[in-house]
Amino acid sequence: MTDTAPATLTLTRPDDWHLHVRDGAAMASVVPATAAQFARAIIMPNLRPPITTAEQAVAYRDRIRAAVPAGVAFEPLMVLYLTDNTPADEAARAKAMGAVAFKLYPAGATTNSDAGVTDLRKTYKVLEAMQREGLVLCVHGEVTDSEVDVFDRENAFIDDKLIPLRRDFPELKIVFEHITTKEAAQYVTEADRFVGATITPQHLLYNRNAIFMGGVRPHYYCLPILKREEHRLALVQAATSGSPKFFLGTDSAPHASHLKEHSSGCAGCYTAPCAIELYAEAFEAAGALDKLEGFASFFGPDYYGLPRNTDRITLAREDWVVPESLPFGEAVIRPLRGGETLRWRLR
Ligand code: OTD
Ligand code: ZN
Ligand code: ZN
Repeated sequence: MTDTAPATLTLTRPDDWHLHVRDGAAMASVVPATAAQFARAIIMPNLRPPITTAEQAVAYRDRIRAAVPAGVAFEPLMVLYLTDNTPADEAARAKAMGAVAFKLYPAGATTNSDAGVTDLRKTYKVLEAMQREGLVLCVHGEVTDSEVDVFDRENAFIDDKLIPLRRDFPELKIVFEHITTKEAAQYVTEADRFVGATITPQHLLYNRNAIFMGGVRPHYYCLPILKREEHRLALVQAATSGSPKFFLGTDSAPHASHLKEHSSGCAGCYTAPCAIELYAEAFEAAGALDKLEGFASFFGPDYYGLPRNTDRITLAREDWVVPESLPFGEAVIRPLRGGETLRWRLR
């Protein structure tokens, strides 16, 4: 494949449909990395405390915009954190300030999700309003029952939560975020046009062996956790299929190195500094570089009803080493693949 690989790859500028940037000094350290690659990104609201109101989302958006380097065009797309107590009219306020979605975190499912939804029925009034307003529901699709095996939580979510939810809200737009299993890929493939899914670079490149390669490797630990090889292959198939239901969402989730390399290490892979390069690697390995632009640049805006970007980016076939460590507020952060060589580089 190396011999026939093109020397450069030009794409319509992509967007990131699932991103964590935190707040304060940490945010200022990571926003430029995403803004260098993507025109827009959906900003996840799992701060402490979470972004639950339109008013908080406006203020958070202003703080993010202030962290974008001068001369760089980057638009944060805001998402509100759904709780048991979100009032139904928050949907209209969210729409009015330009938010694109609400995020469903089953309480306790992932980082900073304690304030999440304990019972979906408590959110039905606001879900009705969202369906009416055409707002998207982004879902972290894992059940939280500690009795359920951590590798089975996504599948259990489909049966126990997603199927009943779609029965009750057939015209609610739902993005099944960061899918990790062949069952989720199949479910989304067979669903109607209201359902889409994002796929992360780590779930396209790695299976669960990566977490245990010669020792515990905390930088490969994220939620939902990496699965078996058969699942990775199904995700690659979905992402490279040309189906507009699957699009790019890095789930880049920065944590200081000392909190990942810890007795109770945080979940999340920091991929923002080399996100599009990682996707290019995954698509190239599948012999499907020609499918990257649809996945990275077209299907996301089409699903969200936003215009496609018009400028372009170029990736060059050029070896480079991802920095082992980068500044992260007062701390440091290790990106996924830190210290390792990548074969594609954004020009
Ligand atoms: N997964 N870490 C985080 C969020 C995601 O589920 C997610 O979206 C985070 O740190 O915010 C993670 O592993
Ligand atoms: Zn999630
Ligand atoms: Zn996330």
